[in-house]
Amino acid sequence: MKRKLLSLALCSVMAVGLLAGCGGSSSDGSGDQAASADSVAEAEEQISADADAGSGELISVGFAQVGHESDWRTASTQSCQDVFSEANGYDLSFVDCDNDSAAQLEAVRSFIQQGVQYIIIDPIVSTGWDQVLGECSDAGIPVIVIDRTIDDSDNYTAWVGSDFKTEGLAAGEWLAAYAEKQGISEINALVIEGTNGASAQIGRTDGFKEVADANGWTILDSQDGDFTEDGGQQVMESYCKSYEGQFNVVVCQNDNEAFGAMTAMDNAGVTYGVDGDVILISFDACTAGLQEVQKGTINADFECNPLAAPFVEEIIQTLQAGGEVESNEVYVEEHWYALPDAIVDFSVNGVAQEMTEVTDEVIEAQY
Ligand code: GYE
Repeated sequence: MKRKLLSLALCSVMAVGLLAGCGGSSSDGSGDQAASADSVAEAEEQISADADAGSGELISVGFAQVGHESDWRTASTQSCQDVFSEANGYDLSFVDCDNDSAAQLEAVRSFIQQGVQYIIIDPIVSTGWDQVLGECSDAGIPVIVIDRTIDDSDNYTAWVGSDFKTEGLAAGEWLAAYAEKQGISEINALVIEGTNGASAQIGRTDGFKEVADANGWTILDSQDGDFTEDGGQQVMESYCKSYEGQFNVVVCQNDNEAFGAMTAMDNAGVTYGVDGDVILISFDACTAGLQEVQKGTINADFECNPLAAPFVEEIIQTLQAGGEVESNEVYVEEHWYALPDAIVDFSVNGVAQEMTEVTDEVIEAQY
């Protein structure tokens, strides 16, 4: 499968709007974010007008969504429903698979039965896809994968999503620089992972572990919190008992897990955040996550961008027009957030990273 970095095939206003829309410029953010929200709105209107100007027939799309486990997921679903609306020329069949891989395969097969024109899959887990993708391809239905990756087959048209390993590496490299600044020489970390087997869990785990190993840190434990608040709370409750007084870093692989972990630490009398004993790291950077960063309870939050739908629509429109998808691997840009005291210099794979200060304007513009 042909692989390319970044969204070469996508129109620039859409790219700028989407990329900046979830965080704005890396250093300050506010102005660009307002502008980017406008750009997204303009681009969406344009697409809507294009669709309306077409044959008048709705384009049928089936979307097998992971579930409804997190704020990130809610934003992803909302974005797809907004973009693939009837007003925009689409007939969307949406299935919430409730984090059940078997139900997700069933949903894809039901889309084939219905004879939809396009299938969008956000794969709960990264393997087990070869057969059903073959069935889609036999039926002549293009599949666009979003967010999480499929790692045991390349029998799909395109993928749009995040670089999860880079997110994990960024969290690790940030921690190395921040710990040095704070004069912390020993790291004993607890990790609350996302759903086991999801590419988001695999990438974030591998990325952080790579930096931990390189720095000689101890990862005391790493367990599945299923990307939910309840899951995060339960895992943290058990960590607080098993590792009482032994840990100084908690890494949650999404904000909802972090909210649950905070409740568990509050109940156990463990302090965290900028004034606490434990450094709390999170991923996603949804609005509620950034509010915690602003309060100082989460030390740093590594964004994951849920707004893939406008890119997917661009791909579908290209295919509808008989064109070829030039870029079948589209990475969305992401930002790393903290308060000024925790904005430190670090690199990922030799590339210097910029961090974004959390302000009211940044929170306002976030998903
Ligand atoms: O981080 C989490 C969600 O697949 C990137 O899934 C996504 C993850 C996201 O439940 O909040």
